[in-house]
Amino acid sequence: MTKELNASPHRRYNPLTDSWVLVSPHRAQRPWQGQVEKLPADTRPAHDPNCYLCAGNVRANGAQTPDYEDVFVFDNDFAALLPPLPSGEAKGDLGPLFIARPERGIARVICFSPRHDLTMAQMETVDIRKVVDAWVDEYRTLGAESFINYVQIFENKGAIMGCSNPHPHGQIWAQESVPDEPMKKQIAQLKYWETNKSSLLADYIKEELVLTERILFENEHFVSLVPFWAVWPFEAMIVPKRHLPRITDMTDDERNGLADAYRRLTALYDRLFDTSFPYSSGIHQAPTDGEAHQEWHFHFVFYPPLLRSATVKKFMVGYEMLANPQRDITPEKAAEMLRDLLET
Ligand code: H2U
Repeated sequence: MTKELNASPHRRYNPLTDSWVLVSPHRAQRPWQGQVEKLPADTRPAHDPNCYLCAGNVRANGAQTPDYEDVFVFDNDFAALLPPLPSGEAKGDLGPLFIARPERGIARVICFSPRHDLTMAQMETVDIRKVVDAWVDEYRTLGAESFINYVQIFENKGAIMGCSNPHPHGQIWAQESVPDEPMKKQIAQLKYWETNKSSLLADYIKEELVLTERILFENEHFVSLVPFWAVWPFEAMIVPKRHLPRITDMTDDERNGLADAYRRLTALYDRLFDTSFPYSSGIHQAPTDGEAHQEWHFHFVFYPPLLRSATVKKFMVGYEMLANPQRDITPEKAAEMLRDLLET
């Protein structure tokens, strides 16, 4: 089916975000004479006395990081969002063409390990499981705050992604409104749920598991795949097989399954270009506004920037900025390249 599709330029529809990507398979062979990124030297010690996130160190604002042993979560010292101010809220709209709304929130930093020299790909599954537990706890406690309606959990990895510190860590931004990306997915999933009385992603992965060409791997509870509508060259998802609106719905065994899938996907990425693979990843899931949100099917998305080597990344510029995202290498080819590197 996709073989015919891939014979010529075509557009693919993302039913989760109601958006399109232009696929130009014939361009994959074009010569490259553009920018080559420098590889960061990766000779990190297990503990760096100058790292703000290492155990027992003093952070940039003078706060003391405890001698943590597993996962450590703290309020971001330079938070992009702030809890309700006792002095009241900032003013709102300045006019119909000058719309501005106060936004309250909480920003947290999560250190995945005290080991400065590790990445999620190099961590043991049992240790990633502790990160999963922390994500679940944070989603639950932050979401229980009356002014928090959405909790965005994410990891931004690699200097090429603008990550400020190589210590393995992620962030959590919890806020009053549902941001644009999850809101698009909410609208699409709700429409699908009302029309089909089933979860969009449950139906989607069921079909993908039959087709197999975009599947990377699966375990008992999760499927990892390059989605049909992937924008980034090696974009991938981790989707629970069961219809779970939020991460707090996972069983103990499913949490282990998620930790296993996270490790396997990130380790696969590292093998692709023999480098510590950069990416932004995160969970999209039900808002914490007190509603059931049965339409939601939580999932992880991975957006890695690399295109053809450890040093050549994809630029989202030109046509992408002005019109639509575009890709040359097909999602099927990307999946095949990754699958070829699966652990035996
Ligand atoms: P990034 O590397 O993805 O930017 O994340 C690091 C975060 O850690 C960043 O949001 C916070 C920064 O504000 N941080 C602290 O809260 N305290 C520090 O001492 C250093 C960094």
